[in-house]
Amino acid sequence: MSTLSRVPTLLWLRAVGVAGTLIAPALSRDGPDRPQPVPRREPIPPADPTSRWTRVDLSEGAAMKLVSSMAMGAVVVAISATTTAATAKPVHTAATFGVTPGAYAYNLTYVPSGAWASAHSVETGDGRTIVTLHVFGLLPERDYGAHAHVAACGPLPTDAGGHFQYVRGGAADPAFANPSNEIWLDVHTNAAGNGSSKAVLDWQFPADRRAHSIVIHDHQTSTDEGTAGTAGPRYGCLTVAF
Ligand SMILES: [Cu+2]
Repeated sequence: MSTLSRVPTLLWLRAVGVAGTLIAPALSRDGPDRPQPVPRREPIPPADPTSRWTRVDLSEGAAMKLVSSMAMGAVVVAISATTTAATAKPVHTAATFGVTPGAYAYNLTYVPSGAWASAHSVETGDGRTIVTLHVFGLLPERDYGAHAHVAACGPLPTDAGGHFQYVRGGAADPAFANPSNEIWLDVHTNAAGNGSSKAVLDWQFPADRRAHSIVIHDHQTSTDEGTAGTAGPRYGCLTVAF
């Protein structure tokens, strides 16, 4: 074969190779209307715009709406994924009772001036929620009750509403008012008035319902029938953006 005739042959072979690379994946599909499985965490848009690839990492209603207009393409997917991830971001709050906006002291005897707290909440990759509470400058060697409540703190102790319950039921019924269904964070303080507690839940907040505060109560939380979940008067409140 002469040099001149080899050149077009090589070019042709190269062209076939490129075309094969482009065509092969299309041929391997069962058909244009059949959505292909999309691996998790790989926002690769499928060729078929009707496929439900938004299920990859987007469970929030808002994200679904955004992505429902598939013509907007991969850029919107990236933004939506970021929006969705925000709900699972770890939350950290540190505040001084009666000083920091959103943190209230309702009884200065039991939540003295200068007392402060920090709270941390994280939703884990395996479906749990872990909440920790640290308190500083409360009365020494004392039990306090503490729970996550449904509303943000306000000037009145009752502003935080009731306890957040994963499965909603009776407020003082042990079947619902228990440390598996609510977020209990009772603390025992040391000689310096500091203490900490941790709650590990086998669930995560539903998309439409979250806790918004942690209330500090007078005494350890009851588990008795009829008074389960109660811990006496509310002495302080920390707004937490769970
Ligand atoms: Cu409470």
